[in-house]
Amino acid sequence: MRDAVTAYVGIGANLGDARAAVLAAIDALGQLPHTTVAARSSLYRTAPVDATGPDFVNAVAAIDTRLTAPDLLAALQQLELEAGRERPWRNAPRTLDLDLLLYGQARIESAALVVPHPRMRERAFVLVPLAEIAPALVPREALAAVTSQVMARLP
Ligand code: PH2
Ligand code: MG
Ligand code: MG
Repeated sequence: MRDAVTAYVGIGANLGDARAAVLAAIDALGQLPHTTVAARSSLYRTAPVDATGPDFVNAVAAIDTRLTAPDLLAALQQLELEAGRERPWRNAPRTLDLDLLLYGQARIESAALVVPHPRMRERAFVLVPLAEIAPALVPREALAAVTSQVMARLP
């Protein structure tokens, strides 16, 4: 069997009970086939970036998985659907968003999937929780560049 890869998943929600949705998503990641949750960040309340609607709850999870990147992407999209995700317009408020940020060292540019996630470097709601669980993956300058984005760690 193929080796496990450490992948990082960005988790966000800003509709319904967003905190519960993020926690449930982390549990669900651990129940995917051939996948375990290796670490999860704190939860953060974050102001919408390039989006409207209520504040988000965001977190990042590290998973060890034997799923291929396309199979993992399909599994993440299935979990979004099961959480009631609808896509009425771009960046609409959502019950659950699961973004594949990093998949080992892989660089992927297919029509369906770009990894590393093309906008992660611009987003405090990704970089701050990612730095919490994988500080070596987040350059100090990248963190410094997003400090103006409003966010608070949830207790
Ligand atoms: N996700 C977006 C767009 N804007 N803003 C915050 N604070 N958190 C998000 O998860 C988020 C966003 C697109 O997926
Ligand atoms: Mg997203
Ligand atoms: Mg998404």
